[in-house]
Amino acid sequence: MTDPAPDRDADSVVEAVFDAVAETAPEIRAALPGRRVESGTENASGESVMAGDLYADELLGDAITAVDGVGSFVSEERETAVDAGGAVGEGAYAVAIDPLDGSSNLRSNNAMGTVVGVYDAPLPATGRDLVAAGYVLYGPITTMVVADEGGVREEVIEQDTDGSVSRSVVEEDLTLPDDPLVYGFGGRVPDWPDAFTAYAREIEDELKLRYGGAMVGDVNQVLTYGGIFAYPALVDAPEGKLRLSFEANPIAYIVEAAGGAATDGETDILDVEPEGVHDRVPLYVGNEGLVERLETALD
Ligand code: P6P
Repeated sequence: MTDPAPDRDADSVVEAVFDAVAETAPEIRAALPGRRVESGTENASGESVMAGDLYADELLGDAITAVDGVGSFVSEERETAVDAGGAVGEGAYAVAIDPLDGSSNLRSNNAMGTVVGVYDAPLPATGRDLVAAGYVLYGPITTMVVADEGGVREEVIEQDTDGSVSRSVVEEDLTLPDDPLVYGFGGRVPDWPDAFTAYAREIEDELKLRYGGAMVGDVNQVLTYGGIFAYPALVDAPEGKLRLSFEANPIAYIVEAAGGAATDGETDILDVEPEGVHDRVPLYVGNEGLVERLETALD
């Protein structure tokens, strides 16, 4: 009787998941021009869904659930998890994605992307259960940032003339620059609690505004130049806008791995205990000093 095949270790599953994500990126990018319209449906968060969201979700769902070692697939665009076989937390992993973050930018032809979190526990889970996280950024070029226990790297994703997809690491051990340069804050001044407005006024005098309406693009600016991104708690929506499982946790994991910090205003994002998979959370993420000043300002 041979021993059962050992569970795939986290590294090999993570590598296979990001291979699958990279493989779909050129196909998603090529399909976007024809999918700039609203689908006429809403997602679990009550947001209108673009045709591009549904296409990316379908392609990524098929690719990720086919990866050996993925036990479940959870998407911002789907009410419930897709069972991919394998016991999550006992050798299999749960992969949570925002298939096309910032898809409203399709109309204005601005950056958007795909956010990925690989959890070693069934969702809802805290960010401490992440073993890796990353995002694809559909900008002038297609890049993918991947963070795992080895650190943070940036890759360029290209499709060769024979249709094969290549991943080229262009930045190893990516870390936030010490001297922050940019900021981007979601919402509008009337929506912000006074304490955040006071903080924002200080930051506006110190840093340059870089806000493009897609978290992945704005966070990529922070990773590149140093600074802070926030979609804050709002007066009428204290939970903010971004989803913990699909957006805040993966981004917090990446930025903390790059030497930064991420908070919901009081608690490290990775320690926030969700009740549901689609929970929203305020997100403040970037250079540690700027995040600490924010927490003091909101205190
Ligand atoms: P607003 C995109 O819809 C998203 O979820 C994030 O990617 C982005 O940071 C935020 O919402 C933009 O929101 O209110 O500026 O359109």
